[in-house]
Amino acid sequence: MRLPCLLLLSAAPLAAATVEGVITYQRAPSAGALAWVPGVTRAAASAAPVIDQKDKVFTPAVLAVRPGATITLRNSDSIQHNAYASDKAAEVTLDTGLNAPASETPIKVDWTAGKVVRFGCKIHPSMQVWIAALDTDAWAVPVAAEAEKTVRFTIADVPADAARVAVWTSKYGQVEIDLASGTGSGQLGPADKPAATITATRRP
Ligand SMILES: [Cu+2]
Repeated sequence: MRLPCLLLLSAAPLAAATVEGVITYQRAPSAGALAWVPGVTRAAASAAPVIDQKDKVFTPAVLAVRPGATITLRNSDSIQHNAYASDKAAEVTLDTGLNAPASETPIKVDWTAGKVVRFGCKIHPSMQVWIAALDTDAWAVPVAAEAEKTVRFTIADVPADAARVAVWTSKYGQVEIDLASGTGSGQLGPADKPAATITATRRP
């Protein structure tokens, strides 16, 4: 009987790959940054997303969810906080009002996929967090590397033929890098005076 074997083969998914990238800034690194591979759906449901307000800091500092998802905003401090956004480009205006200590407030992410929206706290102007609506489960927040102006990201478990990776920064804009050949590069900021260069590689 050969048929069962054929069925198994045809149902086998493409081997997963990993996209690794390096962002090298010319000046100060961007406070907010996010990298993603578009259009990846993972079977495992992720945990309910939470942003914590603790010690006058939003944690995590950058979070991505599917459009339509609801994030739980938790206040773990003993003082009031707030979260608001006023982003004309993304058409997002939102204000949670005052968030009492030890409270939880829902934030509905009902804006267009691909938009990253900054939220602040009206009580503490130094507080900020970026929330992205993404049509993918494959994303990562770049983290500081060994060199001062270098950050790295790793997006695991993407399709073996993943052909693009997008990189967004709060300070220098956004770029999409072509990975069709397995490796690619891009830059942020003006073409004649880039604020950052990016290299990315897809590994089996
Ligand atoms: Cu606050």
